[in-house]
Amino acid sequence: GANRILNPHLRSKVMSAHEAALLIPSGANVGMSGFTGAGYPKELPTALAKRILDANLHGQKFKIGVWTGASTAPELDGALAMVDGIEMRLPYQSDPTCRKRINAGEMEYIDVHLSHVAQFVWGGFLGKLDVAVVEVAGILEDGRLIPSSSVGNNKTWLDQADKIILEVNAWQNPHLEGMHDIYYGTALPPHRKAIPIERTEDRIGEPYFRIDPSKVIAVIETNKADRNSAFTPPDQNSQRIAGHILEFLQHEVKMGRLPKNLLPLQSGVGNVANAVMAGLQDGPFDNLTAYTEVLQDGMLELIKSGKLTCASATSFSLSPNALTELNADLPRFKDSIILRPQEISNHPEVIRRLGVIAMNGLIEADIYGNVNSTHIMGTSIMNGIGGSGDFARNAFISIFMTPSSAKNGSISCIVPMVSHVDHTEHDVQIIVTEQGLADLRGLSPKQRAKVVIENCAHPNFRPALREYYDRAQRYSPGRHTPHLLDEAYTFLPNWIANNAARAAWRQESTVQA
Ligand code: 0RQ
Repeated sequence: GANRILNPHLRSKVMSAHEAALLIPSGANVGMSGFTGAGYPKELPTALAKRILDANLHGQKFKIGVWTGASTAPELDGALAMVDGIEMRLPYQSDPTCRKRINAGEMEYIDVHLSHVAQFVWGGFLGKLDVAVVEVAGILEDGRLIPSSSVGNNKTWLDQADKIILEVNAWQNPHLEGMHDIYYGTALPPHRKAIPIERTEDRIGEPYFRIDPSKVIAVIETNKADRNSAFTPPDQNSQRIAGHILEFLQHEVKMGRLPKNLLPLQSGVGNVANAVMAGLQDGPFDNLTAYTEVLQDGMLELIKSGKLTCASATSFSLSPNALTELNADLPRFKDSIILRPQEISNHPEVIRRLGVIAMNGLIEADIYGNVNSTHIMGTSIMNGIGGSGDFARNAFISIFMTPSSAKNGSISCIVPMVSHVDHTEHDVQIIVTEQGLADLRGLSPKQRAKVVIENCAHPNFRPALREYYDRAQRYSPGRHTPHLLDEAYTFLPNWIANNAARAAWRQESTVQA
């Protein structure tokens, strides 16, 4: 990768990851690149984890703050969490070791809307950013940087940090150059100007990051692949959910509420989201566009078949196969893919103006349409809100999707009252499960409860939810959003337990008889 570092001054800063790790002190806040397994530093975090382990073995505490774009990889979050080296993590993670430490109370975590991170840092709300550690695809002669397979918060890290460590990854495709649109027109209020994106394909910035070369304290060379997870082929539930969404979109076109080529699509991560994209492949819509965070396999397929003409995102999130295909043919996609900073890919102003159709996953939804995307049983974090809040509130249509039950059918994802709220009833327009779709637009709380229970809940839990809602209507002190607050969280588990006990008793009595 010798010819990837064309600037002589930065060339002189090349050193090993081990040497670079010595330049980060305990207590530092470190802004790392990385978004859904793409474009994260591959060398420095593991070298730093070794240094931390070493310090711990000598009885010294060594912890840093880790700020990123979104989730990263085992070599970053996993390695640092393993040695208990993270004091504070933000804004999104999906690493099992990280999650375990956070839920054990050993690591602090702040769950921030992805579009808010940059402005929180500019505003100084998160404290000082000491070091930026950013993967790039190359360095130009004049010191500007060719971004990597994700943009995330890198522009902000490079601007705001006192010191910069660069990882130049020769594995990244050189044809990435020109794909990015880095916008330098953002400011804090009262100096803000309109962000001039009026259509998905509008480019408003430049293809490179600017930096102050005197801040660069180390450059590390590497040649390592991004972490990519394979998608499981869409299962029956995902296909049904996708089917309901496609039928709904067709209906909206027929009613004249959506144009024939729909509006820019946003889709969250995961297998259900991917199944919806696969469904669009066989669907009747052409000339689609996407204004989204992550570009998954399904979207790439749509671009290849010509169904989707332009996708704007902040990161790739591809399976190994899709990535190989993309890399083999990258120049072909240059006109149809734009990677932007996450404060732009997720900007409420742009999402509202374009009229994005947002589709995101959920953990549980309640009968009135409140959605929990982040917490198991109200207290343990799963991943984080990610961009789902940026999109849901500002979308033209906000859709949330989930299988109706989790853990082999033992838990209902439709509940009387969510145990944690990420998206309020005001931000949720459509809820979809494999059972069906609830269109909550224009419905009062009591009207919503009926369609959520009848259209979305699993038949095994529908009777219990009906019973709760019925009793709530009779005994709730207020009748606008009827609830039995002392039962809201225990009703379903009790009902399931009693039901199981009833079934066991029935079976026992049959055996005895
Ligand atoms: O765990 O695999 O251990 O069984 O939660 O659930 O059904 O596989 O769905 O992968 O789409 O994830 C909300 C977490 C859904 C995701 C969430 C368990 C379930 C399983 C995952 P197991 P599924 P998904 C743009 C948008 C927030 C960020 C976001 C998410 C695991 O969509 O992180 O939207 N969203 N970003 O078994 C107990 C329940 C459960 C439950 C599911 N009710 N009780 N466990 N699970 N429901 C992208 C970015 O922002 C980067």
